[in-house]
Amino acid sequence: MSIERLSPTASPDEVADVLGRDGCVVVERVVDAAVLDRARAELAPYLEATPFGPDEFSGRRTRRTGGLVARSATCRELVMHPLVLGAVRGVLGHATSVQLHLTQVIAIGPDEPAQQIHRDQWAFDFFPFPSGYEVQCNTIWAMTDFTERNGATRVIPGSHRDEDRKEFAHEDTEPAEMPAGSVLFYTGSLYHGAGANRSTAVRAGINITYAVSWLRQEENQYLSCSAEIARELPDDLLRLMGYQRGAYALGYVDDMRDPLEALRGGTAMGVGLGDLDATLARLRAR
Ligand SMILES: O=C(O)CCC(=O)C(=O)O
Ligand SMILES: [Fe+2]
Repeated sequence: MSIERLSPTASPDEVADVLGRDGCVVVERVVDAAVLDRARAELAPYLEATPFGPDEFSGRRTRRTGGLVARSATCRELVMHPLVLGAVRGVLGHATSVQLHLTQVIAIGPDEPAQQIHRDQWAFDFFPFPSGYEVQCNTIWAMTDFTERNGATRVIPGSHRDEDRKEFAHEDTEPAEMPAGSVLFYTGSLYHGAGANRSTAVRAGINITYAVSWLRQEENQYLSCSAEIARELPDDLLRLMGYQRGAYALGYVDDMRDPLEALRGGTAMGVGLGDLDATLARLRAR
């Protein structure tokens, strides 16, 4: 099975449909490469200051720079991109709400070997989610062109339906080659890994991932972005970062205050997103 490629005019539903079928899809040239250059310029001091990874999985010749919401206005636009949010909501629509899970530039240096093939949802302590029950939906925005030679992400289309903790060989994988400005979408259940960088240049991508809002976020959004910066951000972005109750009660503040209200210094209780009675009725009707 080869990687399906869509044009930037694809609808969020089309992207979500392919994700349901294959677990991954490339949408080419979603934004102009200049947008990614702008993000790179905003992040330059942080990218330069980031050390190499401490282990093989993170990559000893790879720099991972996070906190992108706080550090880059352009990355906020990527986080909130309508095609991405629509597709994510399509894949994770069984949950009451979704949240931002992590933001990270992954810059893979020359001579980095291939990363171990894995499922990103193993981060949830290897909980064996039922096949077909997606809890995570991910993007990698190509900052540079992604090529077989420079370490394009290796994916196994269709593997989102495979058994858990499976082992794959390099020959089972395909490189998600794409020009800068394109996006690789993949579910948390898809087996994949960063490719080996056999070129002389850095391969850079922006990994922005989303999850159902009843799971713990991989990147702590409340501490990665200070309250001072958060107070300047728009409500819809803040809600996605977690300033909103997940389901009925997850994440309320003290006397059941709404988290966004608490950030802004207000006292309103707000209401949980999932009306408990309505949710139970919906589930019983299934
Ligand atoms: O950078 C990539 O191509 C993928 C990295 C990855 O899958 C990960 O670190 O979990
Ligand atoms: Fe991964």
